Parts: sequence; C-alpha cells; structure tokens
Amino acid sequence: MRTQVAIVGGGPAGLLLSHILDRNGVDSIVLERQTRAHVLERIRAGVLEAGTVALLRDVGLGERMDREGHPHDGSSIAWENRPRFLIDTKKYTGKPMMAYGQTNITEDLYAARDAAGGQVIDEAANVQLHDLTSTKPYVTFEKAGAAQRIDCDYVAGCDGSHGVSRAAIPARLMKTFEKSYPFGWLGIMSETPPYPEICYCYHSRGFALASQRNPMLSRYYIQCDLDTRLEDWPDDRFWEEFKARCPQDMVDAIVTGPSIEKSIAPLRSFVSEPMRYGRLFLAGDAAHIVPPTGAKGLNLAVSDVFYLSRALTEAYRYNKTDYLDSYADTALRRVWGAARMSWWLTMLLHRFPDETPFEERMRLNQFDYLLASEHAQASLAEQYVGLPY
Ligand code: FAS
Ligand code: PHB
Repeated sequence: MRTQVAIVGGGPAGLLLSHILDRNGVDSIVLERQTRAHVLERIRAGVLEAGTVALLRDVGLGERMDREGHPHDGSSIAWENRPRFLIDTKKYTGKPMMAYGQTNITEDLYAARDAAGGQVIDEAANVQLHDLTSTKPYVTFEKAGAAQRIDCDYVAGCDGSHGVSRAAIPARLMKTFEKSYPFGWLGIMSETPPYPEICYCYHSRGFALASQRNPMLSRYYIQCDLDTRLEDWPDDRFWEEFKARCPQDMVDAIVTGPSIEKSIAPLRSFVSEPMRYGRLFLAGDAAHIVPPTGAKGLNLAVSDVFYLSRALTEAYRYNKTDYLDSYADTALRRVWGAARMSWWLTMLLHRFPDETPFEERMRLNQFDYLLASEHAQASLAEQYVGLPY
C-alpha cells in the first residue's frame, strides 16, 4: 500500500491526526493493534481543556460534544477542615472547560473516519518501522497472518506508552525523564447522577475525585496503594471509603450505585525527547505520560496533533518544513508545562506514605496560600484550563 502519512496507533491521537489531515487533503492510513471494540472499552479521560474543545469544534467534531458534554467553569478542591476552593477558570481566563469522555471522542472519531472513507486497519499485528531517516520510510505489519507493507512519506507514532514508535528511535539519541508515584487511582464508573461539580478531595485518609461523563454516568476515584487488588474492593467498600474522604455536604449529595467499570491506574510522569527521528514524529502518550491529577493526558495528545497536523499540512500544501522542523521543540514546550502542572497538583493533593511532618505542613501551607492569593488562583486557573497552543 502507499499513503502520504502512516499513523501507528488508533487511539485519540492517531484517529484525530488522520481526521485533520484528511480535512486538509493529506492521505493517511491508521494501523491499530487492537479491535475497535477493545479500543472503545477503555475508560480514560473525561475533562477537556478549552483548547481541545475549540479544536474539536473547528474540525467538525463538536456537535455531539456540545449536545452531550457538560460545560463547566472550573473544578473544586475540598480540603479536609478548610473552605471549599474553586479553580475558577471562568473568572480568571474567561474560558469554559468541558466534561466529555475520551470514549465518546474516540467513537466520534471512528464515525468521522468511516464517513470520510478513512483507512483504519484494526488488529494490525507486529507493526515495524523502516528507513525512518530516508526520504522513503515504510511500515510493515501483519493482518490475518498476511504480511503487509505501507510505503509513505512520513510516519506518525501515536501508539501510546507501550507502542513500538518510541522504541524505533536509537537509544543513544533519546533522553527520558521519569517519576513514579507510590500510589495509584482506583476508579469506578456508575450509572448514577453525578456529583454536580468535578471535585478533588484532599484528606488524611487519601485523595478522592468526583467526576462525570453525562447526567446518568458518574466517575469516581480514590487514591490506593500500588499493590491494591480490585477483588479486595467490592462496591460497598469503595463507596464507604470515598465518603470517608469527602466533606459532609458531598456525602449527602452523592448518589451511589453498582459499578459498571472498575480499574486501577498507576500514576507516572514520563517525557521522552526528541519527539522526532528523521521522518518519524511522536504524538500523545507515545512521547509522554502525565499523572491524571491535572486532566492533561488526553489534552496533550490533542495539542501534539494540532502542531503535527499543521506541520504536515504545510509540508504538502506549501512544500515548506518550518513547522515540521520546529514540531518537537514546540510540542515539548507545552508538554513540559503540562507535566510540571500535573506533577505539582499531584504533590499537592496526595499524602505520600513516607512523607515527613515538615512536608505535610508545606503542602498545607501551599493550599492556604492558594486560598489567600488571587494571583496564585489565577496562575492555577490558567494552567488548568490549558495554556494557549
Ligand atoms: P492511547 O494509548 O490512547 O492510544 C494508543 C493506541 O495505539 C492504542 O489504541 C493501542 O492499542 C495502539 N497501539 C499500541 N501499540 C501498538 C502497536 N505496536 N501497533 C499498533 N497500534 C498500537 N488522561 C486524562 O486526561 N485524564 C484521565 O483521567 C486519564 N486517565 C487514564 C487512565 C488510564 C488507565 C490510562 C492508561 C490513561 C489515562 N489518561 C487520562 C491518559 C489517556 O487519556 C491518554 O493521555 C490518551 O489515551 C492518549 O491518547 P493516545 O496518545 O492516542 O494514546
Ligand atoms: C475524569 O473524569 O476521569 C477525570 C477528571 C479530572 C481529572 C482526572 C480524571 O483530573
């Protein structure tokens, strides 16, 4: 097969890149290792930055989001024995955020690619990248046991943190930066009316988060030890522990119900540089991972795709490579900003097993400073809503 851009990975980054390139007359083929059902079964992100909302609308993917999504003017922090705090994105930035599940976005992307006759090859096995530093790179894979080859001009590595694209960059050229956190998030989905706002809870028993997907779909998380086993957390125990970590007004408002999904996500910060090698460009989790505390992971995949789609469109439309040549640096500037903010919010809102009394006081004072200072509030709000592209 022949295409202009071979895209490895059919998650949000790969599908959105293929969709935007198609709208700009650039041809691509998406190779996805899993089945479509498997991709859509994953429960992931739920909060969209203003930039993501604007971009999805700009590229014709706003209709269902605007119909089913939940716009909101910020998220709250309920800190044990302190007044409720609102990360007031509306007041300080004038921009709204949107609660709309990554699963919905992926469904919308699949529908758009199908409607446009886009090529998304599912169950593509053993994807391998070749001749990336030449002007004629190609990708090989197997489909139903048959060996296949795609000749292309560029390869987009959108295959997440366990993909093959980042591994195709010689180790001698890579620099990676990583921090693992000594806890994870135990998350559940329940078909219940959600708590009215997105609320992060800081408590001596551990972190908790109330979020939502739609008026009858709620998402809740509690901080858990890394060795936590799902089988030790029946629904009743989850709800009891969640309520033990939030203030009484939340306890009174939360509608519990049976979980329809339950999973544990470890928290990790990871950035790999560069995001380019010859004709290979990385986007999304293939290049970086942030702890979900700042709701940045999916949004970073979108901003990477904004930069990369603009760069590839410029190359084909005007035969210029300025944006391609600056893609890695441009994307990384925003990646590092989101990585720092996600790390900072994670350090603020979680108790660490081995922390000292001094570190606990530092965290408490940091929150009191947020409560007291409009400057601190504005700074957090502009980072939470998402810095401009
Ligand atoms: P993805 O991992 O979504 O997609 C990569 C795709 O590539 C997958 O479909 C995979 O099957 C495919 N692939 C992998 N290897 C391949 C190969 N060799 N060949 C072909 N295809 C291959 N972000 C938030 O903002 N908020 C959250 O609450 C949140 N929760 C998360 C919970 C979990 C458990 C995880 C893992 C992530 C979470 N994230 C969250 C981050 C998440 O939403 C990612 O940022 C987002 O999925 C990034 O999208 P992609 O870069 O497309 O990567
Ligand atoms: C979610 O709705 O899944 C969610 C919301 C906010 C976060 C992380 C996850 O910071």
